Amino acid sequence: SKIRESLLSSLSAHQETYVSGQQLAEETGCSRTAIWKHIEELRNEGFTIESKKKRGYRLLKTNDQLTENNLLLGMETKALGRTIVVMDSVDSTQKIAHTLAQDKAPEGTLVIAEEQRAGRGRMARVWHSPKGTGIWMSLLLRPSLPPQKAPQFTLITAVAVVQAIWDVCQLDVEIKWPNDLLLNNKKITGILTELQADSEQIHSLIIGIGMNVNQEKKDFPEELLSIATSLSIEKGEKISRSELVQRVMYHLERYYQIYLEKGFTPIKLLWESYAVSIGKYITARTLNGELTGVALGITDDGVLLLEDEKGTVHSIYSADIEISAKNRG
Ligand code: BTX
Repeated sequence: SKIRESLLSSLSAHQETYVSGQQLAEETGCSRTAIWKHIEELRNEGFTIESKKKRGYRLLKTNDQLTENNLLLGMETKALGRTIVVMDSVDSTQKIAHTLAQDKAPEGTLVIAEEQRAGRGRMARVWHSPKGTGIWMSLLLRPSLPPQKAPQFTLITAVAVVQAIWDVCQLDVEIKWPNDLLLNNKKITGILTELQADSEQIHSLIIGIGMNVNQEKKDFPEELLSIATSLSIEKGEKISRSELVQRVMYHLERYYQIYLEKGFTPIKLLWESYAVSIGKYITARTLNGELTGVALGITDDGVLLLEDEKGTVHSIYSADIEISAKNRG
């Protein structure tokens, strides 16, 4: 409700110091009894609000439950992440976003869940999404563009996520084409861009983002331990998921705007500056077989260019790449 939103923003404006019930009542325009009731409700939702006689209430920063209030408070965007659907346990947030897209949900709608029972990666792979630890979310966009442009959104998203992680954790993430983000050579985030379109036009674009945030080593299954990590493992402390979501939305909205106004080139430059594979010797596994050579860069459409030993340049639309130990020169 409106009152709760303004109560939360009053409390957080005085964060970690006490505010009197009287002052809160004035700032939100309701009675002290009403304030008291709303505070009780917020506590039930998981906010930690201390109260002291004669001094009032104070909100502690400890809460990191993914609730609509938590996510909206501090969201600096106009459209992205302004409509939020928070769920506890789902098969896949992608599935839900696809349904909402058909039900005419507005651009910027964000579906986020504490847990996915069947989170998915590319080509029917599984994305491990244990409860309460990571960010499992799907964002709905509706750009008026032809479907061939969709892969660029994976790259735009990657740039936004790299910058969000820097803002919140000061950790340097690298991008591995097309959709992996790596920290110390281990996967920290995966991006899955899906679309509903006809041959000419995208109807909706659903960008799935899976970020490993507060998992500990024991939360990863055996087979992922050597290839995956979480922000808190690398940083050595718990990280606020809601702040991360807010920063991802902030940067994504910014770059989406830049992309619509100026095209892909400015984003491509940023992307290449964060990419690990460019200029390296790589092996690309595609559906049609394996190619080995030097990754030259990406095209304006986000296609990877690979030069093989004979000097032939191949355009790679979809593959898994491995950066080989063997490097040129
Ligand atoms: P991908 O196909 O590039 O990567 C999937 C592979 O990554 C798996 O086969 C496994 O080896 C590895 N993997 C699985 N889970 C994890 C994890 N938690 N951390 C690191 N590595 C892992 C990448 O696909 C795209 C993933 C998108 C996930 C988001 S979450 C929100 C949205 N909903 C949904 O179902 N998918 C997206």
